Amino acid sequence: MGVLNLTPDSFSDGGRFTDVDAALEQARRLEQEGADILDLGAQSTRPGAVEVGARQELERLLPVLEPLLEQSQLPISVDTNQVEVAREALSRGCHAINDTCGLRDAAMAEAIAEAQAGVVIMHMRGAPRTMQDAPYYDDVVSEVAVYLEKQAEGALAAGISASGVVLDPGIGFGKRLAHNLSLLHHLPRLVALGFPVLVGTSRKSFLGELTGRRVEEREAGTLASVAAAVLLGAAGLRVHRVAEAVDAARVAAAIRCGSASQEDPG
Ligand code: HH2
Repeated sequence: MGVLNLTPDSFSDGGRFTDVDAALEQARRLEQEGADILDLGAQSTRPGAVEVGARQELERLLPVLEPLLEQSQLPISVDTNQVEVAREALSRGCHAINDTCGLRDAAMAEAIAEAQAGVVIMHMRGAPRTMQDAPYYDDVVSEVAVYLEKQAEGALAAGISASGVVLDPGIGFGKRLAHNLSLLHHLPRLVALGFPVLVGTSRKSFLGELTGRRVEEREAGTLASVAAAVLLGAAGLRVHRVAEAVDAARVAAAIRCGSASQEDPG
């Protein structure tokens, strides 16, 4: 999943793709580099981010989403937790909603079901403005697993097709370094819930904590986490730079399978 942030303030690429032509060119680049899905975001969820209203999110999103839906061969997900934004995007034909609030709003599940679209259900503790204020869990892996399972059941009950549900532990969303590492280490627990698991580690601050690198220097750390996530059962990776991540994921997948055919010998 290639990330396309149409925001002025995203933590790693804020302001780079606020111009429509620059955004469309980046989408083409992500596609050429081997992305399978494009994820368009028009509201930053970085820690401390100020929430913008649905109108502003749509003003950023639609001028890029509309031409992309015509030009791109790839499925497009929209990264939003506002149901008004999701409805507008779905009515134009976007294929999935990447809900960083994990379907907390029941209306979101209904809108996605009505459009027969897919959903990424991500775990976030609290809201972006406050989520990194002393995050605490008794058992982060169990709590995230229980939450994702409950929200997935809610998605199915709302009428979203089981084949359209993807789960995501929400790396960095209300989690300290130890929580992020524990969730990645125990990824098989989330995979065992029976839905594809998406992992978003790209350039995140836990990589900076481990390596001492600034955000623009975290590609090597990102690739190591991509390979580890694939080995631990991730079905998808959400990344800003696609070409290198595709190579890392291919190699890790071949090692996981013990064969170059990418078919799991079981
Ligand atoms: N991470 C970010 C945003 N959306 N969605 C999913 N499903 N999983 C993630 O890990 C995830 C996500 C944060 O990254 P980015 O979009 O680059 O930053 P910002 O929120 O500042 O725009």
